[in-house]
Amino acid sequence: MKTTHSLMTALAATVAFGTAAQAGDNKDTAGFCDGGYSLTDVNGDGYISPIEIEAYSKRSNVAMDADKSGSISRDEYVNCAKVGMDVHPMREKGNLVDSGMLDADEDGMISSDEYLGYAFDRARLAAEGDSEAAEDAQRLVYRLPDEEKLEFDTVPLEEVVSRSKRMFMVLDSDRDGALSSEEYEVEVMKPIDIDDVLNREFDSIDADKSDDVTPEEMTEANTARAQRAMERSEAATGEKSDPEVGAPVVYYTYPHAM
Ligand SMILES: [Ca+2]
Ligand SMILES: [Ca+2]
Ligand SMILES: [Ca+2]
Ligand SMILES: [Ca+2]
Repeated sequence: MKTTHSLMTALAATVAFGTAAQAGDNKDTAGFCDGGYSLTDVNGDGYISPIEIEAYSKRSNVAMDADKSGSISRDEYVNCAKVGMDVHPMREKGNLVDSGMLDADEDGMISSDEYLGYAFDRARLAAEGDSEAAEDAQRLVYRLPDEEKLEFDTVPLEEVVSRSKRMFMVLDSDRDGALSSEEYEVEVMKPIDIDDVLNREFDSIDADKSDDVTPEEMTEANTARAQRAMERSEAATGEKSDPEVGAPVVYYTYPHAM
C-alpha cells in the first residue's frame, strides 16, 4: 500500500528512544524528537480527532523547528524523524509470537495490516487484564532491551500502534510492506536508511515546494492524513466515521512500513 505522507513524526517521536532532544526549552515540545512528548490522542479514547490533529500539528511545528525560524527546513524534518532510528531491540527466535497467529490469510507473509491488527487486538485484551495477550503484545511492540515493559492498561493504544508500526518497519528490511519468515525471525535488526523516505515525506508536506514546511502546511498534511484514516476505517468496518471523533489510531498509515 502506498501512502504519501503521514504522522511519521508522531511515530518517530513516540518510539524513538535515546539521544539528545532537538527541541528547545518549551516544556510541551522538549523531547519531541527523542520520545518524551505527549501523544496525539490526548484524551486516550483510541481515536484521533480534528482538535487533536490540530494540537499535534502545532506542537510538532514548534518542536521540529530547531532554529526557531517559524518553519521546518528539510534538514530539521529529517533529523528530527531520525533520532533513535539506529538503535534496534534484539529478538530471540524462541520468544516470538507464532507467525501463524499473525498471518491471518495464511499466504505465508505477514502484511502490515495483519501485524498491526493482531498487535492492536492483543494490546486491547491486555488492557482488560489478559496476561497472555499482554505477553504477546509485549513481543510485538518496539521496545529496547533496557526499556521497561509497557503497561497496557495505562499506555494509550496510539502508542501501541505506533510502536507496532515501528517494529514492523524495522523488520521489513526489503520494505515491500510484508514480512517473510526470514524477516520476521531475524535476531539482529539492521539499521535502516530512511533518508529517501523522509525526503519524499517532506516533499509531500511542503505543498508549495518552498523547501520549508510552514505550520499551515503541517496542519493541512496531518488533516489530509486523518481524512485518509477515516476512509480506511470506513472501508474496513463499513461504518461511517464521525468527523468530530476522527478515525481509530490503527487506521493511520505509516509510509515507511506500508
Ligand atoms: Ca526552522
Ligand atoms: Ca498474510
Ligand atoms: Ca518484506
Ligand atoms: Ca512550504
